[in-house]
Amino acid sequence: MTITTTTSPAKDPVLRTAYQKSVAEYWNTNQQDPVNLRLGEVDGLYHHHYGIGDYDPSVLAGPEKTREERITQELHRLETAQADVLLDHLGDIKPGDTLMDAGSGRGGTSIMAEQRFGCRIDGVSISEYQVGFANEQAKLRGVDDRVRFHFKNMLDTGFETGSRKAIWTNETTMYVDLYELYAEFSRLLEFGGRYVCITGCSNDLTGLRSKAVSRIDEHYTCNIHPRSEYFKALAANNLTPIDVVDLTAQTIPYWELRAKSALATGIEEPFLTAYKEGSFHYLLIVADRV
Ligand code: GPP
Ligand code: MG
Repeated sequence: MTITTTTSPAKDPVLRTAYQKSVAEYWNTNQQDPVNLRLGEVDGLYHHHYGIGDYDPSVLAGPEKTREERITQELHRLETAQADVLLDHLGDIKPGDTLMDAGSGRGGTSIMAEQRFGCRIDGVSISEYQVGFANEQAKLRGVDDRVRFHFKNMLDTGFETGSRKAIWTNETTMYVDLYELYAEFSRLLEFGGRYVCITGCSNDLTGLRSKAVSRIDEHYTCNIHPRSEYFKALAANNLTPIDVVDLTAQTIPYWELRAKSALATGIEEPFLTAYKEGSFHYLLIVADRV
């Protein structure tokens, strides 16, 4: 079956600014990142987000020889659990619906969405490497008729107005201006369509960026937004929150386990410090297009 998506040319080139070019460059050249590839190899779902839930302490207690393998599998299980929680909040999705994964990385969350809903999903990324990798995964799984990844800017996708039943961002909003982003999502969502976001955000109550949050920004070339910014930008674009869940306590075990893994990248301590001192939250936000 051939399914076509109506796409008008985006208004601007995919990479508009020097900043966007540097972000694309980061994800195009950071290809051999063992923490993401080794976890993805566990079952072929390649994620670019963190995990939630308690880890099984027996992974640390078992035989030394297979310890790393057990930790890798456990970290992957927690990352997949995070994506499941995101998908749980998309609402009643039917096979005939079309969704968008904004900042789709290597495609893990989109592939899981197809498994769950059997619907059409378009992922967009400004990394041509990631788009190629993710399309390859969809092909390997035989779902490339329903799951497609595009080299597109989520601020200006060119997809048809009102064409989306739901859109999500899984840890990608720290790369863009939220007002521009939600203007585009508001255009793409049908009336009553749903937006789900999982993000790390800074805490307005503790003031401006803490040192630990600045270190996370520096590590990933991103700009973590304050919590308040999300709600202002949603409200400014006819996106009305229906659910907000603070996942901070649930993500701390993931970072504690990751800090013990040979795959640790050095960013574990800033995450643990930021979460524990209260300068940073891991938040799920669900909003309806009204
Ligand atoms: C994880 O990607 C997410 C980001 C880089 C965006 C920043 C997220 C925040 C919540 C601040 P990844 O899986 O590629 O990271 P890593 O390689 O460290 O696992
Ligand atoms: Mg990762």
